[in-house]
Amino acid sequence: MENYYQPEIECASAEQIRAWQNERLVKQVKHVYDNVPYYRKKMVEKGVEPGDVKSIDDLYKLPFLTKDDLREAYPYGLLAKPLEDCVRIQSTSGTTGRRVVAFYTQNDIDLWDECCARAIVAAGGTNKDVVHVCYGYGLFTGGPGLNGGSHKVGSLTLPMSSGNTERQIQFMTDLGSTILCCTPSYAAYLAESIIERGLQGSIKLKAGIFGAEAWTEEMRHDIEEKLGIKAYDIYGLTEISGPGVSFECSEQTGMHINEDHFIAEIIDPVTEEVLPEGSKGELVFTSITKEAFPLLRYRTRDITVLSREKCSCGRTHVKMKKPMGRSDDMLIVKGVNVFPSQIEMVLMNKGYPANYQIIVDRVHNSDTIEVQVEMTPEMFSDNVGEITGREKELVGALKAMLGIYAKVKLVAPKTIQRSEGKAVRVIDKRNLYK
Ligand code: DLL
Repeated sequence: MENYYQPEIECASAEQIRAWQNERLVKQVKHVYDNVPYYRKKMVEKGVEPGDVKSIDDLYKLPFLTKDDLREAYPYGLLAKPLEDCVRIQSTSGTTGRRVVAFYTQNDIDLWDECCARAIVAAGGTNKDVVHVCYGYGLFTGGPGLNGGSHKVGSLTLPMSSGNTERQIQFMTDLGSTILCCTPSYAAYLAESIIERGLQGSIKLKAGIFGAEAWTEEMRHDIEEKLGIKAYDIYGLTEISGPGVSFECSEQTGMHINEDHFIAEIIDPVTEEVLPEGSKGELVFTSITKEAFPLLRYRTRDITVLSREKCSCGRTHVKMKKPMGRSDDMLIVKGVNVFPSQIEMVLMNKGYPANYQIIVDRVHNSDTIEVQVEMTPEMFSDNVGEITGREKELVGALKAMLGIYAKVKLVAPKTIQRSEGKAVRVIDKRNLYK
């Protein structure tokens, strides 16, 4: 198979994209109304009938769906196809409450693979590449998604799954992996491990496709420099299919949303009002081609900005900025909104590695926040006086970014647990007292 790239779709005119969206949305609303009693009830309660949605201008009339709806309707309540037409389920990690289970027909899998193939091609992938997938395989969508995309491109696919760093590095060097797919935090760990073993010269990586968690530009530069690659962002969520809902191109200034499959809106998370292009708010998706699990106006909780500025790569699909985190990742400490990504930005700018943990607690009815940061081995060999000086400097930089005092504790290299999947950055002990 030759380069899997679809300029007739990815570089289509705005009118063409709109025409596809209008036609598919109308069909999808009818499909959902006819086959998903749970959503039909929501439409009836809002006084909306399928005939009221004639184009994407009418999208605002439809009710939203949230993760709570998915939990309430678990497991089959939002299924729009008979089970005999479904060939797969995937599921979220479900740290709180019930898991979310998404269903796929064979068509749904094909479309998902296609979206991931576009992402691999946008990162420079061809059938000559060796694609090393160390996202987890199984219920998590990361492994299966990139695996399917890589097959479509015709690349040699290494289905490594997560973990066993020693084996990852061995296959990477022996088989000459050229494209690495994993979470950015695991990429940072792999980079650290490769450097420690002095194997930088033995790897052939040229690009990385990293997503599934929020990461900063600072972290991107750090990984790019350490691995000698270009690091591309990829976004997605189980509810809407998995990775590949959007992906970065060579411009690396945001991720193109596959608009022939998904309609994106930005809303004010509090008032639920739809915001104009360029506004920061919560991302909402409507799947217009999925058959088995077609969610309409699903609130992702991810905070981002959409932009239709012309892209130098030629793709015309709308771009979303790197999500700065989820609205439910946002910590409120002493009444101030704090995003872990703001803290990461400060740490990386000051030359610390991407290994940190944020501990929030409540002492005598007052919130406290402590940032534990690993030092590099060079910093660690400084004398104690210098370490205290470093801590003070970080306290000042964090205060300037967050507007509140955060205690800083510098810890020895390798003390903070490494993640093989999504990193756990925040420990909020206040939740224990609820
Ligand atoms: O994380 C799908 C995925 C796998 C995306 C591999 C990219 C690569 P979930 O486990 O359902 O699915 O988690 C979805 O992860 O709502 C975001 O909050 C976050 N997320 C995903 N990609 C990014 C990204 C997968 N590139 C949730 N930047 C989403 C920031 C991301 N956050």
